[in-house]
Parts: sequence; structure tokens; C-alpha cells
Amino acid sequence: MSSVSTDSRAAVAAQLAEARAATFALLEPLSDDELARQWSPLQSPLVWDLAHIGHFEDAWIGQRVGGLSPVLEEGEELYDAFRHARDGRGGLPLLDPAAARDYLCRVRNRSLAVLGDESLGAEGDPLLEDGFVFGLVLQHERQHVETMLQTIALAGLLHPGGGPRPVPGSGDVLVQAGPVRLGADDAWAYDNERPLHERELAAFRIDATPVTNRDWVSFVGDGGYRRRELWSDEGWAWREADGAEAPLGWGDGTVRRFGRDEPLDPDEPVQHVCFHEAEAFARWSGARLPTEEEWEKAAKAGLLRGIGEVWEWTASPFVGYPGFRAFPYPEYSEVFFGDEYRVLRGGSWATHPSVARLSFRNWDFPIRRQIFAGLRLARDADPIASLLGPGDRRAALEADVREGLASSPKRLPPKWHYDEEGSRLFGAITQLPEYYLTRREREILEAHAADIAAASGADTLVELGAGTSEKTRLLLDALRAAGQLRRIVVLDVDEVTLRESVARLAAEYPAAEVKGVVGDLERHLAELPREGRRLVCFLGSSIGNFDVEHRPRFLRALRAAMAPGESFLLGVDLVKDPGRLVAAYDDAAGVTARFSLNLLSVLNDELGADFDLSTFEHVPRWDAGRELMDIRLRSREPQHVRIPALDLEVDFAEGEELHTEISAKFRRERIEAELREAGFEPRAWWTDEAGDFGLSLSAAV
Ligand code: AVJ
Repeated sequence: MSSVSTDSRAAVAAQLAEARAATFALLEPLSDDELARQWSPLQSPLVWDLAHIGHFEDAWIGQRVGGLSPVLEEGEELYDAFRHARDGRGGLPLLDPAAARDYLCRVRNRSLAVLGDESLGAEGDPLLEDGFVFGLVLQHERQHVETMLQTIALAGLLHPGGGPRPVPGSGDVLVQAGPVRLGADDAWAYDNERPLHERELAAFRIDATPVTNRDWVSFVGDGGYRRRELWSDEGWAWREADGAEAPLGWGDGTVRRFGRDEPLDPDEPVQHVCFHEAEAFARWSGARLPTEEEWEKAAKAGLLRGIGEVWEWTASPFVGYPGFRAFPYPEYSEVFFGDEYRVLRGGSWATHPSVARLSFRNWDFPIRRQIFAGLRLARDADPIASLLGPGDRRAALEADVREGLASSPKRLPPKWHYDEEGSRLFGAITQLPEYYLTRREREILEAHAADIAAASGADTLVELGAGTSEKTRLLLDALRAAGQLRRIVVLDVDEVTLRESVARLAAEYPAAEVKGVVGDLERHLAELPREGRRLVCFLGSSIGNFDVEHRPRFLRALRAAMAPGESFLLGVDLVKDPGRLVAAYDDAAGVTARFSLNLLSVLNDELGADFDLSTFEHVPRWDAGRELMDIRLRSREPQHVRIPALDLEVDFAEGEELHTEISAKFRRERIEAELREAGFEPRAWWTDEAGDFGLSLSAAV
């Protein structure tokens, strides 16, 4: 042990003695019978843990380092953790409590001799570097003290025990995007904490304090344990099998603690919840569990209060860090790597400080509740992801205007109608007596939203275009009523509209995760979030705005962005009496005309153009050959328009028409053929009573 000084030898000896005193003190109040019983299939008999502590110490110090033979012949067979599952340990011929204590003392005497042997470790055994093996044995014993406390609590044995201290307070903190140094290189850190490495994390929010009993009471009161939509499939299966209605040990306003029912302290962190419960609670709160990386970053930055009261479930499966090397043996961590376990962080009131370091990674099955575990909530810093850079919109507008006004006939794409005023005017259009589309589509959704929810089997609704959220609500309600709704994704070009829409949806559907994507329907479909089983909705006959070449391109791009089996709900306005069609785009109140002319205001506002709106008129025509409404702005007089931002001047002849929008009208056969062509399989078709509007549900195949 060349690398360990005499001083540190004395310090290690003192720590070993202290740990042992804690172990014996823990078990002291219990009778031999209580120590020997197998109280639960989840936990070993206490007397097994006790002797196992000795066995582990003997195996690593006496045998491995000291080169001695085992103190107990059958030690390996009885007390190696991998020989027998916990539920089978009660049936083994275990040492009785007195013999176990004696075993521990004999092992300890040999360990102290090894510790004092100056000749050991000269050849640079990594186990001995900085006394690692003693750190291993010490932490192991401290961890078993906590395991034994779990057993004592689960058994309901009378015991001084303890519990988490209250951590009142609320609120969350913003952790900015950027790097975090994860893990540790302390001499006694475990292999799973190594190597110390850096990771980039996106910005996130995390609660300053753990979830309390008060919070959990609201969750229970709000039917948290009965609402299927809050639970993952695996979580719900656990809940159904277990029948859980509250955390382990909860009574009516009480909590059972070491054999006594105590009043529930609302400010205490909740404990004895499993990962599945933690996850359902987070979803109910409109939040999520932090990843272990997020937890560690916030903890190391000193932003978290109440660390060390309860273990905190994280969203992370237990896997090795990049560059992981098993040390001193794969059985410590590596054999547990995989997605069967979830990582817990922080340590509980029962965890010794030598174990509760900020890099320490505990792990357990997601169904475990006997551990002293609770949770803390995290959220995405911003539910809005922007795929359009700050300059992108402007660049696209400039390109479209330059190209459109240079072509003959002059044209502008309809998407530029929708600035704030344009969106407001379109909202007004949907209320007009002549504009039947919105009402008819709503009529269909009112009748069939439940069918759509069932047929799609979706847990995620993706809405293309935030403007239609109002009708989407019918679908969201149906998904929620069916217990399916987990996620809502809204895509829109306009960030302001999108933020409002996302905020409203998040408030109305607190159990769902709501995300917004600022993006362009023609460019960004492939970048839509892919989680869940999605129902993509494109309502309002917005598809009518695409011209004949763009429509198939859009449908194919959408199909490519979807997984087989996901659903696509498309609303289309149907071919009908031209008189009614023209009226819908040429209303008596002149709202549609103002909507059309607003396109010129957009150019005036954003590009400094000098269009005089009074010199243009709104001209909607029914094109019977192409079956579409063809909407134009006609210049009443010859004129010259300047667009300074583009350094562009444009002439309009008297009567010259600027093409601003088409609104295609559909027939069932044609749109279904187009869907098939793009790789969708039409599954259902509904119309309103009058047959004005159609809704097509298809599956990506
Ligand atoms: C939003 C494209 C569905 O075509 O009916 C309404 C736009 N333009 N009145 C439509 C619109 C003029 C609307 N869409």
C-alpha cells in the first residue's frame, strides 16, 4: 500500500469502525427472530445482509488483497449476491445473528492486519491505489445499512428509523444550454461514475425542491392513479397488477413509518413511489422527469435544494458512460447496464454522506417502491423549436416577391397572407355566413372525433398549421376521453401564433406534452418530432392552397415523414354549386376582400413597398376546368410600385391581375387517388349532412 500514507491508514481504520458501529446499532433493537425472517420476497432476511457485509469485506480485503483463505468456508455459496435471488435467501442455512456478528468481527480483524501491512501494494495494484478497496468495502457496508432500513420499514418493525426532512418551497430554475462535466475521478468513485467527461445539454428547467406529499395528495385527489392517459403502457400494467392508489404506506392522511401510523407532513418530500408513479405524476404536472445528466448539472451548479432527503428517479436508463471500464469487476455495475433499470440520484435520508456524492448513480427496477425514493420535476426550457432562423422568413419572403412579381402573370404565394392581421381576418372569415367550410368541418368532427381517435389508435396529435386549433380541440377531447392523449405537436410558420396556441393547449391539456415547431409545411415535415403513434391533421381544406404540382410533392413528403401505421386526417372542401363557392370567397361584408388586400399590406409593412390598397380590387373566380377558386387582385389603374427593400420597381397595367391564391375543391375519388399515389391507404371518409365538406382518414402504409 505504498500509495496510502500512515495517516490515511488511521483515517480508513476509523471510518471502518464507524461504519461497523452504525451497522450493529441499526440491528440492535431487533430480536433474533426479526433478524432471521424473510419479510418480503423483495428483500433479504436482515441476517443475510449482515453476514453478506462480512463476506464482501473478506472476499476483497482478506482474500483478494491479503491472499488469505476465506474466514467462512461456505461464505461464497451463502453470501455471494449472485448465487441466490433475494426471495430465496430465507431458505438458506444462514448463520444466526450471533454467529454472523462474530463472523464480521473475525473478518474485520484480518482486514485491519492487511491495512497495516506496509509491504502490500508495492507492485502498484490498482485495487490499492489511494486505498480504493477500502473505499469499496466501506461504501458497500453503508449502502447495506440503507438496504436493511428498507427491509425494516417494509416489514413494519418498530424502529427509531427516520424519514426525510421537510423541504418547503416551490418554483423552478432555468439551466442554460451548455456543457456539463459528468461523473467523477475521485479516488473512491465507482466505475459507473467514470470517466469524468463533458456533455452538451439543451436548456431545461428543473424544480428547486423535490415533489412533496402535498403535491402528491393533489395528484391522488385528481384521479392520478385511475387516469390511464397519465401512465406508460408498462406503468399502467404495473398499476393494474399492484392496485396502487397512493404511495406505499399511505393511509387516510397518514403514513406508516417503522410500525407506526404518523400524520402525513405536507412539506415532506414524497417517498416510496416507484418510477412508473413518478413518471405519471410528472405527466400529470405537465412536466417530465429530469435526465440524470440534467440532474447532475443542476446539482453541481448548486441549484437544487433538498438533495439527500429522498433518492430521485430520473428518466435515464442505467448505462455506461462513454469510455466506461469495469473496475474492479463487471458485477459491480456492468452486468446491470441496459434499459431494465432507471437511475436514481442524490441519496436519501438513510444514505451515508460518503455515498451521497453528486456523481453517485443508484439504479433500480422501475417498479420498486420500498426504496426511499421520490422525484423532482423538470421541463423543456422552451416548448417551441424553431426550424426557421431569424432571417429565414424574411429571406423567403424576399425571394418569393422578387420571383413572383417578375413572372408573367404576376403572382404571390398565399402563405404570405398570414401576418397577425391576416390571421385575424382569416379568423373572421371562418365566422362569415357565406364561408361554410369551417362549420361543416366542425360538424363532421363533432360526429366522428371518437371514431377517428379509435381508428387511429394515436397517442400524439400533430397539427399542421396552428390556426385551426379550435377544431382540433374536438379531436383532442376525443383522444383524451379515450385515455389515449399523450402529446400534442403544432407546426406553424408564425412564431407568435404558435406560442399562443401552444400556451393555450398546454393549459387546457395539462396531462399532455405540448410542443410547437416553427417551420414551413413545404420544407420541414421531416423534422417533426417522431415520438408516439401520431395522428397528423391537416384541416380546413388548407391543402387547397397548393397548386397541382405542389400537392403531390407535399403528400409524398408527409408520407416520408411518417411511420407505417400512423394516421393522416385531411379536410377537403368539395366541388359544389359555383354560386355558393364564389359567395364563400366574395362575402357581402367584404372581409375576404380585406383579407386578400392584406397581402399588399404585408409587403408594405415588411418590405417598405408603397402599394395603395384602394387601387386594387379582390377578384374571386370559379375555374370550372381546374375545379378551383382562383383569387386575384386587379389593378384598377396603370401604376408604378416601389419596393425599396428589394431595390425593385414594378409596373401594373390597368386591369392587370396579380394571382394571390387558389383554393382547390375536391372530389372523393380524386383526393383518395392522390393519397394512394403518395403512399397512404384511405381508411375512412366522412362528409357533413349537406355533403359540402369531406374528411379523409388514411394510414401511412
Ligand atoms: C385557409 C386555404 C383553407 O382556401 O378557403 C379563405 C383561405 N382564402 N378565404 C380557403 C381563404 C380566402 C382558405 N384556406
